[in-house]
Amino acid sequence: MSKVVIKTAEEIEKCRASCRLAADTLLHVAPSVKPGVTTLELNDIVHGYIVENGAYPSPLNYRGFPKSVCTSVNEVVCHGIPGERPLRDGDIVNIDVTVRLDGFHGDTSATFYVGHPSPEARHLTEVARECLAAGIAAVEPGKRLSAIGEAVEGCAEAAGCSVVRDYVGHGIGREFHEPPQVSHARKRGSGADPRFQPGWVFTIEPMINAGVWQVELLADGWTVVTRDRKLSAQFEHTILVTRDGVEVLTDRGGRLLVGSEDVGVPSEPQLS
Ligand code: EYF
Ligand code: CO
Repeated sequence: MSKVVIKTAEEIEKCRASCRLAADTLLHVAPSVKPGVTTLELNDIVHGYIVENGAYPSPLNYRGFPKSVCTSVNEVVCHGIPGERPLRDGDIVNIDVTVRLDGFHGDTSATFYVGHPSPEARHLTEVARECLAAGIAAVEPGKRLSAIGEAVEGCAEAAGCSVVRDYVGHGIGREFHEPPQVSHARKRGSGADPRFQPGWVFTIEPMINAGVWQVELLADGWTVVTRDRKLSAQFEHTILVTRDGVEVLTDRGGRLLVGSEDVGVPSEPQLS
C-alpha cells in the first residue's frame, strides 16, 4: 500500500469545506427523491447545486464517467449512471455525491426510500446504515485499518447480509482516490495493514447485499450489480482521524435520510 497523505491543518480546513458542501448537496436533493422523478433529473439538481456553490462534481468525466453523480437503484451496487428511468414506489436508490471545492474532494452517499419499500428493502437499508456506523466506530489512531472490515462484516453477517469485496473506500483530498484502500470486508490473506494516524482523511462506504457478496459489471462498463440481482444498499461518509478519535466530515447533523415524508428513521430525525 503506498503512502497515505497526512493532511496539514490548512488542508483539513479545505477538506471540511468540501465535505460540508457534499453533505449539503445530499440534503438539497433529498426532497426530490419521489416516485416519478428520473435519476437524470436528480443528476441535474445535484449538478446545479454544486456549481452554484462554486464547486465541481467530481464524478463528471472522471475516468470518462458521463454524469455528475452516481445513482444506484435496487440491485445496482454502485456507479449507476443517471438516466430516463423514473423511480418507482418501492425502489431504494443510493445517491453518491462527490464535490471538488478549492482543490479538495468531499464524498458522501445515502440510500433513500422511494415511497414505501418492502420490509426486506428497509431491513437491508437499515443494516447498511448500521454497518457504516460500525465501521466508523472501529477507527481510532493506532488501531489497524483492518478493524473497519472486521466491524462492518460482523455487523452485516449478524443481520444475514453480505459485504461487497470488489469495491472499497479510499483516501481522499487533492485526489478523488488516494491511498489507503479501505476494505469493508474482513482481511483475507496477507498484505499491508497500517495503523490509523491523525491527519488521515478517507471514505468508509460499505456496499451491503441482501444475497451473495459477488457482483457483476454491466456492458456499459460502469454499472455494478449484484450477481444474484438481489438488493444492495450503501451509505458513505468521509472521515478524518484525529488525535483521539474521528471527525465525520460529511456528518449531516442528524438531518435527512429518506426520500419520502412518511417513512421515519429512528436514528436520524426527518428533514423538516
Ligand atoms: C465500474 C470508476 C468507476 N469512483 C468512485 C470511477 O463516489 C464514488 N465512490 O464513493 C465514486 C464515484 C465514481 C467513481 C464515478 C466514477 N468513478 C472507476 C472504476 C470503475 C468504475 O465503475
Ligand atoms: Co462516493
